[in-house]
Amino acid sequence: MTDNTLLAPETADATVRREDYAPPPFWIDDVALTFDLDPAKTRVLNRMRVRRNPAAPEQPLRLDGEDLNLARVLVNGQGASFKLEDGKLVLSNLPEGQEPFELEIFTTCQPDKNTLLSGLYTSQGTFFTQCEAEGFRRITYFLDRPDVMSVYTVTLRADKAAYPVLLSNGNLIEQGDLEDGRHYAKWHDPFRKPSYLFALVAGKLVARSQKIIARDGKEHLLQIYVRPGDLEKTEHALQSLIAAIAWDETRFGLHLDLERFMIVATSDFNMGAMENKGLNIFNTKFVLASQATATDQDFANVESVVGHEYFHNWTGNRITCRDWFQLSLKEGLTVFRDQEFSMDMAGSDSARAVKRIEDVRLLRTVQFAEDAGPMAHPVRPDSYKEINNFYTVTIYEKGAEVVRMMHTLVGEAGFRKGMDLYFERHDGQAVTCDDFAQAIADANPDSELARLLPQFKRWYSQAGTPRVQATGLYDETAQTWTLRLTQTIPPTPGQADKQPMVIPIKLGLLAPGGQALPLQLQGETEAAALERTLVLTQAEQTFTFVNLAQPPVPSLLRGFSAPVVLDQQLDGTALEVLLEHDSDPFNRWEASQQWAQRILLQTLQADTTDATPVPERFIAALRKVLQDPTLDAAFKNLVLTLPSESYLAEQLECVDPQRIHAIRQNLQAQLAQALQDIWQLIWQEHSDTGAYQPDAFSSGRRALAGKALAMLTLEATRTGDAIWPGKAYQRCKDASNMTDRFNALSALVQARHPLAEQALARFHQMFKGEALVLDKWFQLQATAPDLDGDILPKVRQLMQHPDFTLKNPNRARSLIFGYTNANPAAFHRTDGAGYQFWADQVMALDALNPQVAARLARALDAWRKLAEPYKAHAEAALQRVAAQDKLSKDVREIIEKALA
Ligand code: 0A1
Ligand code: ZN
Repeated sequence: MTDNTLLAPETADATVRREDYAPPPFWIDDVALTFDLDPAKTRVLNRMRVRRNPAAPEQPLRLDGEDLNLARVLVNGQGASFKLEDGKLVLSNLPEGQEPFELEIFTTCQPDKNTLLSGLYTSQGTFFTQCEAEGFRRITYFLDRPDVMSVYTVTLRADKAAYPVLLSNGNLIEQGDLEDGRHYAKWHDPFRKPSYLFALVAGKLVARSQKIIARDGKEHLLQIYVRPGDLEKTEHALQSLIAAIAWDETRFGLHLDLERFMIVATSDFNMGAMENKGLNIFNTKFVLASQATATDQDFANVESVVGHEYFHNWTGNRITCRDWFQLSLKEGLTVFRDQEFSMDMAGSDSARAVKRIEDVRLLRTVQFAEDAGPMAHPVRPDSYKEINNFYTVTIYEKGAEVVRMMHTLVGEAGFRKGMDLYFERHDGQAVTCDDFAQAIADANPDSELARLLPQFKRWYSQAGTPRVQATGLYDETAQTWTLRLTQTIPPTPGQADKQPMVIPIKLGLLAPGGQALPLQLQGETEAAALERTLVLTQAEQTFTFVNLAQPPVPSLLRGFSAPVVLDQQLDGTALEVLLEHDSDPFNRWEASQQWAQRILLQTLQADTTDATPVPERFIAALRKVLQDPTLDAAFKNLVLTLPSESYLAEQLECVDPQRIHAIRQNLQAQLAQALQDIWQLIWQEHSDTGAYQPDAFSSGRRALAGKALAMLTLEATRTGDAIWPGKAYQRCKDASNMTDRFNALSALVQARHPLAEQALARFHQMFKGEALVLDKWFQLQATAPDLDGDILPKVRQLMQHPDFTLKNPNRARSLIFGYTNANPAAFHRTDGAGYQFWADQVMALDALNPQVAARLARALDAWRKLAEPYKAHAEAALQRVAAQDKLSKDVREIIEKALA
């Protein structure tokens, strides 16, 4: 048999539109795949049972394919007439009528040449697949779209010594030896699934296995597969999986539907992890965790990502997306579920609030920026050129907020009823965001959601972050307080005019002394409660509260009840009351952030470059928080964390990143100095966290101790005192866990203390063989504060380090993205050299891995808001990338939007 290598012609960068959706002309009911695995040339035999879709107009069968070598096509065992058009395999003269026919396609591909990490590839001698969103077409010709669902039977054949473990979705039904030292395994997945959920893994792996008996009394085998040296780092992932299974049973009545559930870790992965049916494939970053190598944050991330992928089994796999515009149907809902899971795992109310604050911080720093930039898109986009560019914080995090608002509007029990109805109606189907919202509303016919559903769904169709302005007016004679709320939604690309949204605003009112006040609206006969949710639906609305003997302090948008920017001009006194007394921990934290932001923005807007002294009152209020014995350490740590530079940039029309950095650093330094005595006390009380446990409470203590050490090291570096830097250095040497060790190292690096170099060298020496720790080492250096432009040369130098490679996404992200995305003052240089570096790296990465390159390309999204000379340099760098004619469509889409 000869390989008939047919190269796909350059595919046009066509825009895909949601309104063009049409059902597939054919269904593929069964797929039998046989792989002869060889890194240089893998043979794939694909036997499908195909039938016409009676509901679709008659058309030829056009199968997607990419980078495949086609050897043979048979229809019902006979040679078939076919052609290749734009990379697609087009078959005509197919059997007439509704009868299924057998289509057999034989292709080969080259996994070891696959640097895209999409389709079938090798990583450190092991085969992996990544098929979401459109990677399956790189494995075989197929209708590679999520509404085509099939039952898969997969036979893997490979050399037994090199690939002792052969895995695919579902259940292992057969295995055995073949000639020439080869062996095989046959897997059958009883559930119909779209091609993006297909997976295989083959290599030298070991597993941590555990059998569990689920609520239904059935036994399930859970396995975490890793490379041999990593086995002892899998305990936390396994425990997280067990916890996730139990949680989904309790909270949503959803059980594990497979006899076997496997997680496999790979160090070469474009994203976090992938929910392939029964065979999740994970970035090692979200599986491996040990006290010695992982921080508390890493432990928490493992729990949340293991949960996320597991929860996809129902929200994503059992019910999947009709088309990729519906991506948030599975992602927004699954993020909502993993957030709730992490909160429930965290335990106390305070720990729940801490998780909520962290989630909101991410949303506000990253998603709000996306919504305000050239890539702004609705939670359900209308068009795309490259779907991989739409795995965004808008689809994930804003999508989760939309689900959370539904949850708020129908209540916890109502939401559960809605989920039950969603599964009852749509299990086994590929559906839309409309179907989901309809199910939640239909299960709660008397809810505000049901009443407002068409308007509520604007959250799916309108991009941009709504801005809610709140003003309060107290009437002493009438003893009333009138809250006026207005909403505006800024224009976004392709959407000039917006309609008002449904915005749930959870609120409470506080007396000046801090007591919660009963909430009675005009016209109501009695006070309802101390907290309630107003639903804003108009561009402007007023709500009058009665029986108020004094002007109240409003606590609005509690728990961040809607993803909006809230504009309210509270004075220092009101912020102080909220920070000290609000029963809602989120708004307590928010008061500290509002206050800090106000101080920072005032300084930024002042003409002077002098450092304004921080108001005593602010320092005093923070001191009170730090001394409050009733507050958890994790919460204190968040209160003492200033708004990020990128969040501050969001608040400005014209951005000078260096100035923002300088002013924020200055406030930080003042907090270090003015609260030095407290930081010392905190260090004394929190630095010994005892035997290591990654739970929320002990993590919070370590985080606060780390903050104290950072503050003390910063202050000591300024004054020339040697004690605290010495303690930090010591802790780098002998900490008993990575959190404490890394916090100490980071204290030295962030203070740019002379001991940092030595500490970094030691750290590298200690963790030479630990890839994930080396990522931290690279990233920390890329994010160090810039001194006279020294970070860019450092980053260039680190790219020459023997441990650096652009080919590994984690490594590239830690150093390069660390610099371009997490170190604004070092990246935005007045000479534009940071942007030139960025352009070089975007192009270098694009040749290897367009998905990763396109992520990097987004680092200049906000270039139009930059002050000069940054802006001109940024534009030149963007133009230089745009002028390349060999760009991937991934990068091209991002750059074109940025320049549009
Ligand atoms: N569905 C996965 C994310 C994911 C998306 C695309 C990938 O490759 C391009 C890989 C993973 C999740 O939400 O976890
Ligand atoms: Zn997901």
